[in-house]
Amino acid sequence: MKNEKLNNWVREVTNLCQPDKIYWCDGSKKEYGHLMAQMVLEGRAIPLKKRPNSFLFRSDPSDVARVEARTFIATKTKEQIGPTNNWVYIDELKQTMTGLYKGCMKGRTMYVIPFSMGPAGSPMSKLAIEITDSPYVVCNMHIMTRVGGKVIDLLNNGGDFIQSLHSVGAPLEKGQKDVSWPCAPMEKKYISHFPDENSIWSFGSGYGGNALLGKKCLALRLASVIAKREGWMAEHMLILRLTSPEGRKYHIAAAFPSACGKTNLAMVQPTVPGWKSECIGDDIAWIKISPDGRLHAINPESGFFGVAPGTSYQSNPMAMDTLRENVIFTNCALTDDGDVWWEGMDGDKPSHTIDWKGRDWTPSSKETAAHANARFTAPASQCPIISPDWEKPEGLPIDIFIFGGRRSAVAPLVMEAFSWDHGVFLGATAASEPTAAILDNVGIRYDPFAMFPFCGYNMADYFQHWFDMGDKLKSKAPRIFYVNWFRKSHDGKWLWPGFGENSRALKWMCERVDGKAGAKKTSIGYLPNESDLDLRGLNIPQKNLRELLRVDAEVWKAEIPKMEEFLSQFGERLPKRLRNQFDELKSRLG
Ligand code: SAT
Ligand code: MN
Repeated sequence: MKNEKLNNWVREVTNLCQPDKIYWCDGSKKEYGHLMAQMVLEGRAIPLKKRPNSFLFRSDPSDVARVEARTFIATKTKEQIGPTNNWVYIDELKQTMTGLYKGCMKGRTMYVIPFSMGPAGSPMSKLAIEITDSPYVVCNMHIMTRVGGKVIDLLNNGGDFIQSLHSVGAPLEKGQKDVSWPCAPMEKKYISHFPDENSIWSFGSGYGGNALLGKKCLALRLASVIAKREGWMAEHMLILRLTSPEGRKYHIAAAFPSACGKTNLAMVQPTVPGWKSECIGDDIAWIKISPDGRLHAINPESGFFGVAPGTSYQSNPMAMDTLRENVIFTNCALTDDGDVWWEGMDGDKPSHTIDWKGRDWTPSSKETAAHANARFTAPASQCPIISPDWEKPEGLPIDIFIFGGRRSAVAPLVMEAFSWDHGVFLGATAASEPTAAILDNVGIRYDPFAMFPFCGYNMADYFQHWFDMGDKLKSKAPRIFYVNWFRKSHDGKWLWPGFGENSRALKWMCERVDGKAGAKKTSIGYLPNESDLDLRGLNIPQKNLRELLRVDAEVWKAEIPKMEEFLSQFGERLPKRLRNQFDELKSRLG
């Protein structure tokens, strides 16, 4: 390569990690095929008879999800990253990790992956390099990001790049046989970020966001810091386009915590008559103010890394059709006829599979056949409803922001914020119940803007950034809504059917934007009256609907001390405007 900074860095990493070989990735189909063939030969990948060019991997049982306790952000002062991140002083973390990286690629090939987050060359995109010793990571990066091609030209022309270094942390001694999923024990895992120098150091895990460094590490944690500095936004949001029967297009960006249905909503099949949906992205949005004064968003990724269990033709037919070929499956079950299976797939349970740990499984087995955080990695371009405009370099104009989480009680089906500031408050106090996407799961937690695990700087400053963006956007700011698809009755049954029916809430939002739909003002926000929702063709018991749209002041009052505790951790740094919103809520509740 003709990029001195890159060559120097690769030399430095080579000296430190001491790989047997170095391989520069070009992102070609041939390269992908070659790496996969090699992993099949080594027994790491299982080709699936039923799905062309698709493979199943089984991870080590200890390496199945993101680990937040092992995720670090290193800065000069702890105040920079605030109370919601794990802080280590830069020099200390570098010293520890340099020790771990020493010789860590012995017996392995080191891959240098040049990639772009966002369409290569778009003014909204970022170039990066991931160095890794995992061929599984290389193949996943091929799908999730744009590897090689134009990126190499840009780098050869001196393009700057973000450095991300990854090792599974399992060197091989001479003659030592490899395991099928090498990784390091928990206490040696580090997923580290150095925002002051735009770099990522990851060690010890081969799974998902711990290892595919373009995703959470770059496109959210580092990008959030860059975005704050440069006046744009890096958000944990899906992007979709809804088109009304009259042909009016609305672009929606929605933030939900991991494993709360972002992929399902991103590919929603509206049940509301006449409305159509297109998918732009399912996980991350980079959003900037365009010359027209509006927010425009791109999806920096080029694939979906979705949760498999629960995905079915009933819950997400478009995802199922995306998964027909060219897919990497991780920790799904293997059927006897050479296909993947997971809990919640359509049809009867198979009478026998090999489970994600490689053991025989039958419906009477005590454990699930697929891991709860089993994943598919699939090219976004294969989604039947991917928008023809999904790679537009200038992005798409956002009309609506949605926040939400998984709450079996308290939060109503849908509401609209009174104002931008109130919307920021709704985002900041979004809470959710546990999912399998993180290993170290806690009970209900506040997950502001679904960014709790992904904000690379002080969350209080991030709240302020949202206020600042609102000040710049003024009347051109998107409208803000809050949803909860996950309400349950006292006997534990879902109150709302979800999935395609969620389009009814989306339609109400679009009509609110156009000033066409009614709402009632409540103490927590504008809620639709039952008659404001288009419920044609939906069979839902009246009492469910009443419950979904009911505001119980007592229940909300009980939330106040928890909110207070959450917000108070930010101390003096918490924006005054957020405090004001909190005080106003309290006085409205009486
Ligand atoms: O971080 S991952 O990409 O592994 C999945 C998630 O938490 O959304
Ligand atoms: Mn996510």
